Amino acid sequence: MPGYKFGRDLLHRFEGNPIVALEDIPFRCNTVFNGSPVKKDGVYYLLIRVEGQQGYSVFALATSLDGLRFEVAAAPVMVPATNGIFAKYEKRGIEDPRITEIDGVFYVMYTAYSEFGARIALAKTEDFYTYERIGLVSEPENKDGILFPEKINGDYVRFDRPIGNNVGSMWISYSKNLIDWGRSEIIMTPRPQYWDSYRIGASVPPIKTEVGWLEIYHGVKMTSAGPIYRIGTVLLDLENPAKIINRCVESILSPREDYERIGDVGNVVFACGAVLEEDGQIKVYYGGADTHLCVATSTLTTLVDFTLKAK
Ligand code: BMA
Repeated sequence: MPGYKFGRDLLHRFEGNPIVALEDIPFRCNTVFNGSPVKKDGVYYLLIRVEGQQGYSVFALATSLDGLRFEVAAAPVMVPATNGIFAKYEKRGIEDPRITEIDGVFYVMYTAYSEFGARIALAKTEDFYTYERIGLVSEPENKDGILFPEKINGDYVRFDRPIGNNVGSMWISYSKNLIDWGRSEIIMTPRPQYWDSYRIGASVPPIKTEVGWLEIYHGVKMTSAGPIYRIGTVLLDLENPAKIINRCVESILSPREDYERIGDVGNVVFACGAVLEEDGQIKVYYGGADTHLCVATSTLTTLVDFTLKAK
C-alpha cells in the first residue's frame, strides 16, 4: 500500500495519486477532477466532477473504505437538469460540488454553468446517489459557493466569489432559509506579488477549530504561460467569520507532479473538500490539472499553527 510522500509542501501527497483517473470511470468521459468528500459511518463518499466528451461536466460518485482506494459508480449521479428552472442555467454543465452537512442534511453547493455565465446552485442528498435541487442561489458571475457547517448568530453563512471589475475575491453572505442571500461583504482579496495575486476563492467547507474557522482556499497567480492554481489557508473568527484572524503567507500545495502539471488545464491543484479523521489527520481532496483526482494530507494542528504563525 503506498504511503505519503514528504516533499516541499506542507501538504503531503499520497504516493498512489491520482486516486481517480480516467481509466477508473466506468462510462465514456474526457476528464475527472474536483471532488468533495464526506465520511459517514466509515464510508468515504466522494462526489466528483466528470467532464464528458461533449464538453460539459456532470457529477459521479466514488466510494471507499480507506479514503484512498475508490470505486466509481456505473453512471453519473447528477447531470445538468433538462426541465424546470434549472435547465436554463445548467446547459453548459454542473461543476465543482462542495458538500456541507448541516443538522444531518448533506447540502451540495455547485456551479451551474450556462451561456449566461456561472452561478451558484444548491441541492441536497441523503444517500449521495440521489439529489434534490433546492434553488439557484446567486446571479452570475458567482462561483465557489460553500456553506458553513452550522448557523452563526441565527444565520446560515456561505463564502462566495462574485467577479466585479475582473477581480475575484472571497466574499461572505448570510441567509435565513438557504435560498435568499444578502448582507454580502468582501473578506479577502488577492495579494499583489504573492502566489494568490490574481484571484482567490474558498475551496473546502470551513473546519471549526478551537481558535477559529480554518478555511482552505485557492489562489491563482497569472504568469506569461497562464495561471497557476495553488492552495492556502486562512483562519476566521468563530463568532464573526467576516473577520480574519490570520492568513497564510506561503501556499500549502503547489503544482509539481506530472499529474498536476499536465492535463487539460496544466499547473492546477484545486481542492473542493477535506475529511478530518478522528486522530486529527486531514485528507484534502483536489483536482490535478483539471484531469485527475488526488489526495494530500497533513494534521489539523499543523495547518492551524502554520496559519496562526504566518507573517
Ligand atoms: C476554476 C474552476 C475550477 C478549475 C480551475 C482551473 O475557475 O473552474 O473548476 O479547476 O478554474 O481550471
